[in-house]
Amino acid sequence: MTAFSEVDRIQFEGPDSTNPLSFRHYNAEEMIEGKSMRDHLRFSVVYWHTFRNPLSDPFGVGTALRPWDDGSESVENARNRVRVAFEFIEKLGAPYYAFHDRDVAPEGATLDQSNKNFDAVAKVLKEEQERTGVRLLWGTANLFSNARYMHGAATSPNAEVFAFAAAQVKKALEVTHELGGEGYTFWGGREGYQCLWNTDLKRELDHLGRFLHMAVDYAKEIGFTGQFYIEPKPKEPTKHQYDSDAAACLNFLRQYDLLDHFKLNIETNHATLAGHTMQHELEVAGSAGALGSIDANTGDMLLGWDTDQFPTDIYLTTQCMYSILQYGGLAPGGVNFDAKVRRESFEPIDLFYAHIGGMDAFARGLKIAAAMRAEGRLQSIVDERYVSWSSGLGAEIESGDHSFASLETVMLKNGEASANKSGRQEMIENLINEYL
Ligand code: XUL
Ligand code: CO
Repeated sequence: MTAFSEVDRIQFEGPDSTNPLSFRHYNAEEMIEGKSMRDHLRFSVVYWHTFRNPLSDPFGVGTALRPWDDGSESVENARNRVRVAFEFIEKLGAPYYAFHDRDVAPEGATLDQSNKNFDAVAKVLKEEQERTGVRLLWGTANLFSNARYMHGAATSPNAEVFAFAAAQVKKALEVTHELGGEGYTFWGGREGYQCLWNTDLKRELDHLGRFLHMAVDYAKEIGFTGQFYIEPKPKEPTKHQYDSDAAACLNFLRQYDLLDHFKLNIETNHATLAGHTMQHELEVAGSAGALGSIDANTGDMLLGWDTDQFPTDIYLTTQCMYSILQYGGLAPGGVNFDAKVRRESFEPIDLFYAHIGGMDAFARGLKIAAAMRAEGRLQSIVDERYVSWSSGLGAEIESGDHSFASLETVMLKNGEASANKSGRQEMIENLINEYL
């Protein structure tokens, strides 16, 4: 079956191309800082939005036209859908994809039936991975859609719901491992609260810590060595989610002794819901040595929820790629398009336009960030700003050679701190614009 017969493999045609089904900037083979664009960006297509989202909203039904999909929850439909998904990913030239268990295979009436459905579809996923060379960036379990998870999964007040979630993650880990997945993500879909009056917050956090330790233990048991990620998001669907932002996740991981086993998967729209920029979240994760992967998308400046739009803003992608390069790259993570086409962009071809735009925006961000680093003007401004720490008193403090008492002695002698220098924010912003 071919679902996209009118589309050939998307080619790099350069910045002058007027072909909307071509890349103008993403040239997989092009070398940047000694590494190909393919290896820097490690683009990934998400199964849930691209192949399962009907494009409904709270006021209306789905609008998506997906002629290959018979709309049923049958295993046969799920298996056909896999072949279409891989046709799309292969033609797009993305090296990776990511899924939830319930995106790829229908949930059955019992856990056992769900596991069997998952296995039946995983067989086709494996065949298609082998046929196309497309790989699994990460797998995850959907612990939020089914009504049993109404109060959370690992943080549910119902111990049997915790147990069900554990069984579901066990299976998702096995399948991810079987498919050679390079990572496994936890996004706490409903791990949070709606109301504090009925919530034992400490107990719920303890349970979440225990749950993640069980995942680490089980991965060890089956020989899964992929990277574990936590994906911060502050709210939606719950009023407050425990993994609210990068700093909260790092604190949680540290408190429950999980920091050696997890990195963060940072998502732009989640950052902005938390009242941060993507750049802030990347810097918080990166500075803690925990920048793992990104869910690339963007929100709408005027809307207060998770709109999951494709990223097209070069300023944003430049900020992302500058931080990512500064922290040594994403591998084994990647740039995972957790983004959906608008409800009004309901035709299959829109899936191509959306991903091409996102890939080109990130390729430009990469080229710009690399140029900024090669020139080093920004870096030298930052270095200069901290120059007082590079020798003398600053270097002594950094090496631990001082105390409050010794610093008091220095300042009693000097009488006043040396003069401050300008932060030069406007000059720096002008400098960044030179590269865009
Ligand atoms: C939800 C979200 C999820 C995770 C995977 O906002 O981002 O799709 O990426 O569960
Ligand atoms: Co996400």
